[in-house]
Amino acid sequence: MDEILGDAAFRSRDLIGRHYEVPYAGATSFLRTRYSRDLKDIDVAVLGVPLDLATSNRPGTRFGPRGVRQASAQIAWGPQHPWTFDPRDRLAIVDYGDVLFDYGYIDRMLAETERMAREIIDSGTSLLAIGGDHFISLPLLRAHAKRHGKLSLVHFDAHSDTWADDLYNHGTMFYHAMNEGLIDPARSIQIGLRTYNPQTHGFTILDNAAVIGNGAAWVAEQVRRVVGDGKAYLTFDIDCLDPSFAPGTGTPVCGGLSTFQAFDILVRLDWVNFIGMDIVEVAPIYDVGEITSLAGAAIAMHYLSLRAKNLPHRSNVKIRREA
Ligand SMILES: [Mn+2]
Repeated sequence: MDEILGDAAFRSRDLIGRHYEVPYAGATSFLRTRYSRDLKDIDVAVLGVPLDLATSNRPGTRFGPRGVRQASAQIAWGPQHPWTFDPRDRLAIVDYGDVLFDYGYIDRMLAETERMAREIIDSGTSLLAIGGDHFISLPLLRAHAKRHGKLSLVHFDAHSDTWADDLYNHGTMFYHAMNEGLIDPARSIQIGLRTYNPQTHGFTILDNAAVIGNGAAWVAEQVRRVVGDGKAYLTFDIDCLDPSFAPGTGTPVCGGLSTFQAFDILVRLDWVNFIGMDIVEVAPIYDVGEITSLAGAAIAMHYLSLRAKNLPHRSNVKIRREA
């Protein structure tokens, strides 16, 4: 599209394709996609989950969805290296807005996040969620498992988040997800961990030394071995990255992956049958120069490129609708 259309976040009528906007101005949605709750003909809906009430350390991820949306304007101009296409030319993507809940009623957050996720998933649209602390993965997995059955988890993180505890927080939700039968540890893999948890619960763990020592191709091979061609959910905690690359997060752990090392793994996972994704734990208040929010946006865009890789280019197909 050659036409310049400001504020495409609410003015665009194109479901496929993109408008050019200067990165520093205009309304910010995720990748300048249009805000809409109409899911007809939509491939992917982006949902913000602004929660930081389940954190064990620094709060601030309630600003994550806003931070990632704003940073995404910097990469909304076209394909993301090394991809040679823009996922928005192949997928119809909308920004669905944020889950709404009162911070005084955290129990309602669980129900409301699951309800909105199911609203999207049950329409046949896939979900890309922006957190929020990592606890949001629990209601999101509940929604996905209801439609897709027990899932493989492909989990990038510094932490296992499988602590065996009755508590519900951002360090225990995958233990509960496992016990609820939402994910199968035997078909799940955790990448980049560098905090010791003696209980693996049967998850395959590639700790950070193994990931960096053996390289991206080896990691991708391990994912293929463990996950196979079953349905998988991708959850990416930004603290998988080293704090020098992602300072804007609540529980940073030194000695992590570089942004490139994470990208290099992600782009090799194009054969995985991902049915949904979340990018979590971005806390813009601790960020420097937006690098953490930008990394979060870029990781989400890599995921969209993975989904779009084998789809035809559809930018010449204009689907118009009334505003
Ligand atoms: Mn973590």
